[in-house]
Amino acid sequence: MKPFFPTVKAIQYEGPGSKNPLALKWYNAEETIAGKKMKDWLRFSVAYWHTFKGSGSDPFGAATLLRPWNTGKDAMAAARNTLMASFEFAQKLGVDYYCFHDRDIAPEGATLKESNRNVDEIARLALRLQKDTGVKLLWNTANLFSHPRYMHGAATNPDAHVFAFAGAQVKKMLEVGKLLGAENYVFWGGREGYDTLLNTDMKRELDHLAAFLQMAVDYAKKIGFKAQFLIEPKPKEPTKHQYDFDAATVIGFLGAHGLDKHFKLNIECNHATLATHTFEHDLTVASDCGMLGSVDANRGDLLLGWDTDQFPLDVYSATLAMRVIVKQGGLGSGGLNFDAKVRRGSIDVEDLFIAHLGAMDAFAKGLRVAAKMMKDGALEGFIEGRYESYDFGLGARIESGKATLAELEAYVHKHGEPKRFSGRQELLENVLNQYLFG
Ligand code: XLS
Ligand code: NI
Ligand code: NI
Repeated sequence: MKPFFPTVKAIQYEGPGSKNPLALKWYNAEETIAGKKMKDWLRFSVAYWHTFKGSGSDPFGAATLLRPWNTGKDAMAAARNTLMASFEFAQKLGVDYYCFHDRDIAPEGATLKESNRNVDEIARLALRLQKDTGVKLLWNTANLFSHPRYMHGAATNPDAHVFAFAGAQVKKMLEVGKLLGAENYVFWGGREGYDTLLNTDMKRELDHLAAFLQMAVDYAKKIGFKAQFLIEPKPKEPTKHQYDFDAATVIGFLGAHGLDKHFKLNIECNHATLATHTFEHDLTVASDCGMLGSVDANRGDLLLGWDTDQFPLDVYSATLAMRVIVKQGGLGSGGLNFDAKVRRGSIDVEDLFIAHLGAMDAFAKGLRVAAKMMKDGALEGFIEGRYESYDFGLGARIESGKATLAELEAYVHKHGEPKRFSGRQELLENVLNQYLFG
């Protein structure tokens, strides 16, 4: 078998002083940080759709990323080649996981039967390659948004026939996930949302979505597929309003429909920022509820209002994200999936490696800094001190639910005006910079 990346050898860790663009500077897989190997904290994953299927086309121009594995008229031959390229890539990069949609790995056929046959054939090859290489499936999912049948949504489509098609696709992907030992299964509500309320019964659509998710939970149980189910929030794009708006909205929805014990969240940076949150905000909301399951690690652009899915090379943001992840002790069965694409001008296959390496290094550096800050109590000490009035007396009574409004009133009569304390934001920002650059 001829390699697809003949110019790239297995990537090595060379440390921060290295000038080699195809080497790791901060990510040293086997090194232990805060009691765990870096590879076990970070659990990096390559996103099949961007890295192997991304064409670089945009609304103004045609494909620029012409890949050797994606050529030829025989769609199944291209699918097999793409799969083999993906395993060679992950192995050379030194990443243990990958993620895919059904329609990324195998072409859609004329009927559901034909599509399923295509998926099954490629899944069998994937199983063999997983065994040969040790690369594992972080999560799989169904593409319920690209085909025109899903133009009005999938589980929230006004037509039950389309709902059924979506269910059939998910059924097959749960079976494939079980076959390949997927550690998680993701639901991203691709077109679950609306463009105008003039034609939409929002309540009914949300009830349908809940029924759909329940069916998936039931089927996974029936076939013994034990993956962690994840919902990936996104506020807009492709619809004007996506139902899985942000972490808080999804957690509320799951609770209201009795689904919360079956799901966690897959938080994507660029989706959080589209919802006018920071990445670390949505991670914190999910983590505080015990529902942070996995991460789509990417980045948006401050000046662009859509999901640009850039590689997460911003160390500042990666550090704040790792702070949340380290605090909760890791991502469990989840990982950091690079749901990111090279820019359409970055046309060489080496660019794919360089982009991933940079992102791995950004999160590795983030992990190192976050773990060190945590160990020193650099921020945590300050935060704890800030709330210390709740550790005793009146504050402790408030936290335990024993205090009453009358008691609060009596307290103020006795103690008068509260003393004011500085929030010290600039000081803490300086501390963070010192850890990052010191
Ligand atoms: C799109 C989403 C998608 C999901 C998987 O914005 O990020 O790529 O991660 O369906
Ligand atoms: Ni994503
Ligand atoms: Ni996205």
